[in-house]
Amino acid sequence: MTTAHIRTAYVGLGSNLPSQAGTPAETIRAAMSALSEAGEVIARSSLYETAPIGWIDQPSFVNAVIALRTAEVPEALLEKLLIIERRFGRDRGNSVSKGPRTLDLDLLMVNDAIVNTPMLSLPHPALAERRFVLAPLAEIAPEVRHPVFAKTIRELLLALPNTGENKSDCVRMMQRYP
Ligand code: PH2
Ligand code: MG
Ligand code: MG
Repeated sequence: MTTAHIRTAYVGLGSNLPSQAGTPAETIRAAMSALSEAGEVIARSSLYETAPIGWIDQPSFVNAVIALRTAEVPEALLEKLLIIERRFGRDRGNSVSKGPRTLDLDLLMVNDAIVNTPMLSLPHPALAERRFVLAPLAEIAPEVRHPVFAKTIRELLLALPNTGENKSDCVRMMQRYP
């Protein structure tokens, strides 16, 4: 008998519109529970209120990150994330790129996998540039090494310039976990 290959995946969560689960913060908490369908949720970051990046004329976001132990391959995991997004009212057919959304689930890293296909990029290409991802990720995985840049998450966070959209006051811890 073969043993399933267990992976550690990091998933970024974001919301800036209410869903049937409630406010963006309530949506993020409910989505954290729903993610147990995709594996064992082994760590949850605090919730952060963050200034919108990209398209700035939209409500502020709530962002968080979880760690998941899973036997799923990354492509199957991504499929599950998309199904959970849809259940929380995400409509990809009818929305602006980088615009407001009820729930965004981004696959950030899966072990040290490097994947570049039309469907999936791992690690997430913007991971190392975004304080709203690195701050929560550094809470639960400070010593994990980015497989492309070979720096730890803590090092990447410390290397971010404290300017513009990455100014530290654009990312404010709102609910400490648990
Ligand atoms: N997601 C985006 C675009 N801009 N800004 C913040 N603060 N948080 C997000 O999750 C976010 C964003 C597209 O996925
Ligand atoms: Mg996404
Ligand atoms: Mg995103």
